[in-house]
Amino acid sequence: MNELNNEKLIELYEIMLKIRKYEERIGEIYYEEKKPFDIAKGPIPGELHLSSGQESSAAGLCIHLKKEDAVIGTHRAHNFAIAKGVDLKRMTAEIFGKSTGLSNGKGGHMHLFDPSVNFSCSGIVGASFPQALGVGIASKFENKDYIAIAVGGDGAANQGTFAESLNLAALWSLPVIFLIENNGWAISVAKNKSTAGNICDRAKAYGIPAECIDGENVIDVYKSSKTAIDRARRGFGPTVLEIKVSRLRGHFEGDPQIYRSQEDFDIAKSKDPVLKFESYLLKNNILNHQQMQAIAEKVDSIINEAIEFARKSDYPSPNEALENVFYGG
Ligand SMILES: Cc1ncc(C[n+]2csc(CCOP(=O)(O)OP(=O)(O)O)c2C)c(N)n1
Repeated sequence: MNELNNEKLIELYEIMLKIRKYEERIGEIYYEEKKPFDIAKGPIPGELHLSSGQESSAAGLCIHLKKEDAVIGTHRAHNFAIAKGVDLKRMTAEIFGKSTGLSNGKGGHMHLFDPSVNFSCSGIVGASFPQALGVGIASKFENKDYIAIAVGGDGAANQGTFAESLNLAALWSLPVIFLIENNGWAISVAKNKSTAGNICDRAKAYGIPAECIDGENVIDVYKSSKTAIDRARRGFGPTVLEIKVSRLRGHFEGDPQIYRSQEDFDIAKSKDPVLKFESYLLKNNILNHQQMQAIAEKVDSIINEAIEFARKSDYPSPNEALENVFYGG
């Protein structure tokens, strides 16, 4: 069904380009009215964590998913939200804090919830792992074949929730994929200063199959994800996928990144998965420059529409401040 033919490769490219272009635009808008830098000002107040450089992990995995499958993302989750098919207008309105947003403007960019496509994310590092177990348990109880994807960074893999969740997922053979986006950093702390051993090796201790994949090549992510998803769907339990990606921007926007060497930036740029995939598609005559331009224009128009929708929407009224904040019973 999901044969990697030219059509599928182009679909993958379109998703990756959409993520990249969307984040470039959101990244620009973020700085509007923020000079000198004031995090509270502008159309997008608060922190903003962009996923540029991490498009392959989201596109390569989510292209295999069904609407019923759950993706539980991180604080850096625009890539997975877009790849899972979250409504871009309502997502953008949420990022802008507008009342038309996914959570009526109360969640912001780190808390995007779209039950219509089973997507959620959170600013609590390591929270995705146990939440995915819940989905996995529900799937088993209901005797269904939907699965859950828990996304975490390499920093999140050092949280206790990761170890606890691996244990239960293995014990109960849950249909969960633990997808670790290893970008080598947790804020300003390099992975080699915080993380013992290999993340993949931790899975082995629980008898969970694991694969470490180079995220600069989306086709590798596509293939490994397919194997893990088929396993989970057919009742053979969890898999850990560690995807080595590059964080092309700061931890958050406005991060001066004084802790990062030029060499580290240069290596990250040389592994840009979007540029790598463009070269592949051109070299193999799957797309030419003109066709790529047409895809870029299509994507731009979707993004423009979403941004215009968000800009034109109203802020929630102060009267609604306490609405939908607590569970009403
Ligand atoms: C439970 C918890 N502890 C600490 C933080 C503060 N914090 C926010 S992002 C972050 C680093 C996360 O690193 P990683 O998981 O590698 O993800 P990345 O930012 O690299 O995508 C930390 C420590 C938090 N949000 N939640």
